[in-house]
Amino acid sequence: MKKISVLMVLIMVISNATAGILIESYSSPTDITNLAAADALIADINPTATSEPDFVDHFDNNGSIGNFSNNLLIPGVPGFTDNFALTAKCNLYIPTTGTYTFGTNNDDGARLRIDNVDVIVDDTLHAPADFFGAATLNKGIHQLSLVFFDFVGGASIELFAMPGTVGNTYKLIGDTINGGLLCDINLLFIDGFE
Ligand SMILES: [Ca+2]
Ligand SMILES: [Ca+2]
Ligand SMILES: [Ca+2]
Repeated sequence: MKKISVLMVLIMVISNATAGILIESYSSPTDITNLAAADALIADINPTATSEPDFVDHFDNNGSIGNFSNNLLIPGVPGFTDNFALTAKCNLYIPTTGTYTFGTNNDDGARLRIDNVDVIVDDTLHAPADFFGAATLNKGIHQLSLVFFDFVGGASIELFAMPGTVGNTYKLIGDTINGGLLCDINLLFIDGFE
């Protein structure tokens, strides 16, 4: 009976027409060359643009397409393509307690936190590259927060994960149709929910 009730809650959330990952982008009049500058910008201004896609697989229509080919346009682009920050937030459902490996492909830097703990920190300027981090998570819902920034040149960001510690079967987080983990800003924390 417990499993049925959990499934019903998940179906209710998934069927929400606005379900997705909350993405907010922030255009800066000054250089954004590291995570501290991105954090300061995010704290200082309202988002320039927002969207709620199913997954994070974005670029500026100029940079690399990375590992996945959905290549959604970063919200706000082409209004700005340099010196901006972007956040992605959703509530991540972990179906089985264990270690999960998380990955980003980004140009320039990015930081992934789960339950406010750093999992990936890349505070550098570079062409698109993969970065990985592992976390051991209990079955249930966890708060996922991604910060990404672009200084100059191309801009792209992807967010993916797989169960375990190594392998090449990464799926985009939120891309549940293709086997990715469920992550949705509308997935609610419920006391006792697991
Ligand atoms: Ca891509
Ligand atoms: Ca750029
Ligand atoms: Ca760049």
